Amino acid sequence: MIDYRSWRHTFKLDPDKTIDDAALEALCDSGTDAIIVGGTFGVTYDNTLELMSRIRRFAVPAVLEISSLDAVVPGFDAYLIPLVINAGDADWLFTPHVSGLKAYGSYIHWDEIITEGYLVANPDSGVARLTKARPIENAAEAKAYAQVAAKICRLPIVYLEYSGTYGDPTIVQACRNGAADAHLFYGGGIRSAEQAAEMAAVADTIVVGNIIYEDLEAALGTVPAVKAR
Ligand code: 1GP
Repeated sequence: MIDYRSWRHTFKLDPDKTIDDAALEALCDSGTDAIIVGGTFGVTYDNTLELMSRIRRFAVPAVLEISSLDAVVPGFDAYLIPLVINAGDADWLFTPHVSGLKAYGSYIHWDEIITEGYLVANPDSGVARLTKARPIENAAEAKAYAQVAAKICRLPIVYLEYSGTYGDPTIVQACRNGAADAHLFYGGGIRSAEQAAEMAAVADTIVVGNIIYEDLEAALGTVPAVKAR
C-alpha cells in the first residue's frame, strides 16, 4: 500500500493538458511527494498512458485518480477512487463503481485501491456541474459531510475539492474537525507559496493543479512552502 499518509504536497497533472518535457522534469524532481494524474473532461486511455509513461522516467510516486472507466491504465503505483459524497445526482455515488467492478474486477489489486470521500465545494467547477454537487451551506454542514465520509463510511481519505478556486479556510478547518483520523486532502486554487502554506497548516496533503499550466515557477514554489513546515 502506498504511504499516502506521509504526503504533504502533490501535483495533479491533467492528461488532457499539454506539458513539455522540461516542465514535467521540474515538477517530478521538485521534491513533491507524489504526482496525481487526473482530470474531469477529455481524459482518455491514450492520453493517460502517454502521461504515465513520461512520468515513469522519474522516481516520484505516480497515482491515477480514476474519473473515466475508459481511461483505467495499468502501471500506476496506486489508484484513487473518488466517491462524491455531496453528489446531487445519485448515479455518481455508486453506478460508475459498479460498472468499473464489472469491467475490471478480476484485474484489481485491492492493496492499490484507495477510496476518497470527495466533497465538491466549488459549484462552478466542472466536477460540480457533472455530479450536480449539492452546495455546502456552512461550516457545520462541511463538518457533517466530512463525518459522513470518515465516520459513517469509514473512508481513509476526505478530499475537499475546490477545483479552480481558492477555498474558505473556515470550511477547510471544519472538514479537518469532521475528518478526525481520516487523511484530509485539500485541492483548489492554490497559486502561491503563501496559499500552499495556509492550506497545508490545516490539511494533511495539498493538491496543486491548474497553476502548473499557468505559472510553472509559482507552482514549483508551493513545494518548499509546504515541505519546510
Ligand atoms: C483539482 O484539487 C485539484 O482536482 C487542484 O485544484 O487545479 O484549482 O489547483 P486546482
